[in-house]
Amino acid sequence: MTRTSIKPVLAVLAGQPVTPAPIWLMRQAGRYLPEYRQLRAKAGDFMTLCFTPALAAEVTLQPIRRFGFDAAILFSDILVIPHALGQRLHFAEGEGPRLERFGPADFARMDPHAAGNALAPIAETVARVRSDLPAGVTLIGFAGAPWTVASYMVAGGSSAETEDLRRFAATHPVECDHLVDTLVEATTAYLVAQVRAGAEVLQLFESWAATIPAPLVSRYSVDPIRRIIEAVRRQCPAMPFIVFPRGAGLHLPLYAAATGANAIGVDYQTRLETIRQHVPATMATQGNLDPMVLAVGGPSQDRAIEAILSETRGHPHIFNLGHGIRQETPVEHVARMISQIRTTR
Ligand code: 1CP
Repeated sequence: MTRTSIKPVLAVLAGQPVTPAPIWLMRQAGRYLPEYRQLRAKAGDFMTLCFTPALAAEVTLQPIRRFGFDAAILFSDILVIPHALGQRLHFAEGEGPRLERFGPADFARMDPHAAGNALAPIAETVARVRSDLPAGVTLIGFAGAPWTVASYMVAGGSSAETEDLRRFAATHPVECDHLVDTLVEATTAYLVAQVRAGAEVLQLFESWAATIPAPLVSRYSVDPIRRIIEAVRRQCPAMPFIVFPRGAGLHLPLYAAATGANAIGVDYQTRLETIRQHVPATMATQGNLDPMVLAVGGPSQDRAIEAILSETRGHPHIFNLGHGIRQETPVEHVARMISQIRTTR
């Protein structure tokens, strides 16, 4: 179909192919943008940025003003949930997240209902952004999926192979189930608050899907994601969800079939054609462009974009990267990508 009154992102999530494909980028608000770096320096630290609605709303809107994307994604982080549950978080300059050291007993004491008030400023950011958004632009709320968030909580920071969480799951299975249940409950409440404040679509990031031991994929990822989606929809009927299980490989069709997602996010290691064969015709796909290609630019960027446009022609697809935009990406490459997508028929 061509563009009509329904917002293009929402049309795709309802299963309709839209030309030109709607586009937004993971991490579209961030350090590749000079205006972001300026505001970030003014705020002082990342957490202040996340918890000050006027600043977070401004950062969310920066890429919309500059590029005219079809969706804005709330500016926040997946790690505000552990912070709100009492495990304090800070971002050391240039080093990534650092969480307070917690053990099994600390996780057992966490109260999923305790998160609500602490996250109120983020709902306010959502409301501010929604009221300032141009017509046709969709507001995406988000959260991390339980396995991914738990990997940071158990390790106290980033870990490439989620070793600490895999050890915790093997040595303390009961406590691990409990931690995942706590995150399902807290995440559900957090997402419902985002919807009530104005989020129109929700994305769940399972950024470390590649590290989940195969026998645990259902128990610690597919099932918790399905429970979150079902619980949100009990309070917010028919809420559209994008599920992005980065690196899930051969498990991707399981996420597509068993979570209740409207769209499946596709990383850059997976062929869109292959995924298409394993998902229902009305299920949308999103992503797949290698962020390195956008950072490098030039003819290889043009060709990679053309390949995705031709692979997805006639199918519901949201144009995006296969992971977050790289910090060194020149803004001109982003502008060029958008004009190519919007002029290709
Ligand atoms: O110094 C800075 O400015 C911090 C960089 C930064 C930014 C811009 C971090 C720290 N978080 C964010 C914002 C952010 N994080 C958004 C905002 C909206 C947008 O996309 O524009 C979103 C959706 C996230 C989600 C997020 N945070 C994920 C899932 C997506 C992914 O990248 O896989 C993860 C894993 C995080 C944790 C996190 N937060 C920040 C960093 C550097 C990291 C990753 C650390 C690691 O690699 O383990």
